[in-house]
Amino acid sequence: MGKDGETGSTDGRLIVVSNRLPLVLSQASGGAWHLERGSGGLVTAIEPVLKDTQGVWIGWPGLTPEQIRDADEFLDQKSDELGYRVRGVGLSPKQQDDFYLGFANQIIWPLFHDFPTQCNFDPTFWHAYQEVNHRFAEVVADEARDGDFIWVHDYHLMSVAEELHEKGVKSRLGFFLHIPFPSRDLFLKLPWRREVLEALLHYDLIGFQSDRDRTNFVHCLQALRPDVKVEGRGRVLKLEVQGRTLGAGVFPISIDVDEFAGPARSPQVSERVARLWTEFPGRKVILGVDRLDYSKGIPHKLEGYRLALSRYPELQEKVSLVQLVVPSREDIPEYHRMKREIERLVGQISGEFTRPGWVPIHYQYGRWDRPELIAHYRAASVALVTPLKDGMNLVAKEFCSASLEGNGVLILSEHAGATAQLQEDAILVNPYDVEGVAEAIHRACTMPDRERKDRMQRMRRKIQNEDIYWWVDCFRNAANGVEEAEALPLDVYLPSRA
Ligand code: GDG
Repeated sequence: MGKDGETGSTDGRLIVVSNRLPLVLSQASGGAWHLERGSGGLVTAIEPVLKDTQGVWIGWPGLTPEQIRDADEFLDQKSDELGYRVRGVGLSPKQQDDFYLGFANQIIWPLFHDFPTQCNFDPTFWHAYQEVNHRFAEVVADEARDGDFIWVHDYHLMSVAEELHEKGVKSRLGFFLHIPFPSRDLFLKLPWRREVLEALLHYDLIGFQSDRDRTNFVHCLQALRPDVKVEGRGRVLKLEVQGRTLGAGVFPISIDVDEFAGPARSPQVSERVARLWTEFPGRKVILGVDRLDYSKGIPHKLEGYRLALSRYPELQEKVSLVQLVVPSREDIPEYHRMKREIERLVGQISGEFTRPGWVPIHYQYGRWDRPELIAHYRAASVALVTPLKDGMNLVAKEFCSASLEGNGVLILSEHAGATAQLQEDAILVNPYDVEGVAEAIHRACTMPDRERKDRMQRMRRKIQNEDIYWWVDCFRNAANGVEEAEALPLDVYLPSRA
C-alpha cells in the first residue's frame, strides 16, 4: 500500500521473512517477556501492508529454539497490538556462529562486497546455512497458504524458496537483496556458487538495488546457466528457466522522508542544531556516519581528509570532520583490527593539524539517538559518504532529507547503489582515489551557495519521489506482474559519465 493508502494491493496475505524480526524481545528475571518495536523506514513502510493483508513477519528474535515456544505464545498475544502476526525462528548458539557470523558474515558479506581475501570458506558454514534456511522454511511453510505472497529479505536467506518448493508450498515468492551482487569472477570463487544461484532461481521475483547488481547476476547466469533465457529491458527482466518465468528487477530502496524531514524541524532538533553551530563557530562541519565495516571505507576516507588539509591549507581551521563509527559485528576479529587502524589515523590527523581553538577531527565510536543523528545531518555542510562498495547507502538519502537549509553538499562514492539515483547532483568520488577524495572535499567546501542549493533541492525531490513507499509498491506491483512496473524508468550509473 502506498503512503496514501493506494495501489499495490494483492489478493493474499503478505508474509515477510527476514533474518531479524523488527522488534527486540527481552525476558525479565521473573520470566516475563518484554517487547520493544523496531523503527526504520523498511518497518514503517511494510507494517501497513502487513496490517492491511493480515500478514505475518517471520524472523529470528535473537533466541534459541528452547526459548522460542514460550516467546511465540507471547508474540501471539501481541498480534492485536501490532496489527499483524509475528513468528519467531529459534537458532542455537552454534547456528548463530556458523550461519550468521560464519556463512552470512564471513563468506557472503565479504565476497559480495568485493573482499574475497576476507572470506573464510569453511564448509561447516555452508552446512549451517542450509540447515538454518531449512528451519526458516519450515516455519514459513507452517504459515503459508496458497495466494499469499512471501517476501524474503537479504543474503541470509537465499535458499528459503528452494526449501519451500521442496515442501510443496505454492505461494508466490519474492526475494530482495539489500547488498550488492558481485561480478562474475568474484561469484565464481564461491565453492557453493551453483547451489546459491540455483536456489535464487526458485523465486518468482528477484530484486536488486541497482542495475549494476542485476547485470552482475545476469553475467553469473550466463556463466553457470547459459540455458536460462533473459528477455526484456527496463526495470524488470524476464528469465525463462525450464518453462518457468521469473522476474529480475531493479528496486532502489529508500527512506521514509518524513521520519527525517519532520523531526529535523522539531524544536528539540533545531535547538541542538543551533548548539552544534556554536560549537563549530565559523566552520563547516563535514559529517561521516558509518557502521564499523571494511565495506564502508573509513580509513580511505580519513586519508582523503588528511590529504585535503595538507593540499588545501586554506581549509585548516575552516572545517572539522565529525566522524561517527557505529559498533558492529564485534565478534569478528577483522573488525577489531579495523577499529585500531581508524583510531591510528584519527590520532595522526589530530597530531598533525590540531591548533589551539581548532580540532580537525571529532571521532566518536558509539551510537547516537535519532534526534542527535538528525541534528548532525541538518547541521553539516558536507556529508562524506564514501563506501568502497554498498548496496544502496541510506545515510546519503537521510542526510539530504534532513538538510532543511538545503545547502548541504553530498560527496558520494560511485560504488554505492545510491549513485544511480543521485549521480547528477552529488559530487562523485572513487573512494580508492585519495587525491580525488581530497579534491572533492575542497570542491564541496568552496562550492557557491546557489549551486549547493540547486543540487540539494534536486536530490531532495528525487528522494521524495522515490521513497520507501514507492519502493514497496514497485516491488509488489512487479511481483503481481503489473505492467507499469516494467515501464518505470531505470537509473543507471556508468563511470564514463562522471
Ligand atoms: C544494508 C546495506 C542498504 C547509523 N548510525 C546510526 C544510525 N544509523 C542508521 C542510519 C541508516 C542505517 O543505520 C545504515 O544504513 P545503510 O544503508 O547506510 O547501511 P547498512 O546498515 O550496511 O545496510 C545498505 C541497506 O541495507 C538497506 O537496504 O542501503 O547498502 O549494506 O538508516 O540512519 N541510526 C541511529 N544512530 C546511529 O548512530 N539512530
